[in-house]
Amino acid sequence: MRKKRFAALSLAFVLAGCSAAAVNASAEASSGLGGDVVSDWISYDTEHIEGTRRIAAVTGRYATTNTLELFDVGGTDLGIPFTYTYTDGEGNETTELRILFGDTFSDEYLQGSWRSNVMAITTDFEFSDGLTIDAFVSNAENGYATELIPGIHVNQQQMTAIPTGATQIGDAIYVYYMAVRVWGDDGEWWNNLGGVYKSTDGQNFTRVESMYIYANKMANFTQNYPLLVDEDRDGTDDWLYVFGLSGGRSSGLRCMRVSLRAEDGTLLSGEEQQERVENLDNYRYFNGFDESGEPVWIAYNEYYMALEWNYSEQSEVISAPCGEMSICYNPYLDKYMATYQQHNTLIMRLADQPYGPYSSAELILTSSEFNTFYNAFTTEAMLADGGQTVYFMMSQWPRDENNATLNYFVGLMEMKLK
Ligand SMILES: [Ca+2]
Ligand SMILES: [Ca+2]
Repeated sequence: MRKKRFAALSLAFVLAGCSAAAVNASAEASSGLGGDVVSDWISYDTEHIEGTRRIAAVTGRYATTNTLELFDVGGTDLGIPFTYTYTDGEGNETTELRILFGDTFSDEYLQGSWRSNVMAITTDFEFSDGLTIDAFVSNAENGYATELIPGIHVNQQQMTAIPTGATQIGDAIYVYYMAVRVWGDDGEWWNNLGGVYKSTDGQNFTRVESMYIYANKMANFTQNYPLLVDEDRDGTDDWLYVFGLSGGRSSGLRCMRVSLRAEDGTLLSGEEQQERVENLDNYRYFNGFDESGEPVWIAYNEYYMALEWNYSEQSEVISAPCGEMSICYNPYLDKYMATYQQHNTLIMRLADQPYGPYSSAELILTSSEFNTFYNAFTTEAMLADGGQTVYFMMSQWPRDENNATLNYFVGLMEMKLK
């Protein structure tokens, strides 16, 4: 119901918005800072990457769908995509692309109606012409995007609650988030904890009390990214992996996992899988490779002690520094593909297994090509041409010489592989 209503509204608003916005848009449009300009291809000619370009903005007044007018999402960042499949009362199955955004404001200058997190809904899986947004998760009559996870907005207590990943297990959506205590300089922040909110109707989210991980200096899983892994590629997921970073963009990537199968190898039901993943005692932590090259998985107590005695890089899946991690299987490469920020670059690393070992970095973009970017979030549903074309979400937050915000949006990017 909601989706139909907004699909109809969307066209009218976009048409009405065009002429009004066009007058004061020209300066930003010509600079490309509105994200409404398809960029040139940028190529560093690496082993696997042919080139990368921006297709369009996904959020803001210049986006493919004007999210400022329709959903009160004028400025936002991140854009973490995941698929959500549900069956309605009449037995019809729908698969949506859901997209999580971080700190969100009414306009692109960080003014008005601060929400710590919002979630877009779309069924547009044709990315080459931009990404239309059908709706945002909303409890408001006007359909304006509302916060899923409360952000307390008190500095040094809980500044904000930023989504870091999401996945569907059984009929439930699990949204992972970090409770940020305080922001530091660019690329620095400190987390209180990493937590999870769950929804079984796709609209209402409640806290999963058993899935909280508090910050400690040893095994810091507060910026967590879940990934369902179909190990034998038979079409059913066998594992939930959770990749973890500390707050900020300077830590190494760690990993834990939990099986979605019973002891005898049979696949658990959706409800049984939910019960399994909601108990952190069921997870095992990656602690490097043994002498024969096999991964070592250990329980949390053992892991914690191992780190205490030997705080080494062996337990890191990808060594520091990592920012805003995204990992998915790419069938074209037949590899797991990690795309993330390292200093002022976006890079890609490949591995045969989700736990690695990962190859050396290939450059996707550098900050000399795009103004103040971060993150390269993708998911298997955003691959095209069998995986040779990779679409991903990238944030841009350009500021002027006085550090005043010029724009704050998420762009849809296209990366061609060789
Ligand atoms: Ca499209
Ligand atoms: Ca499988």
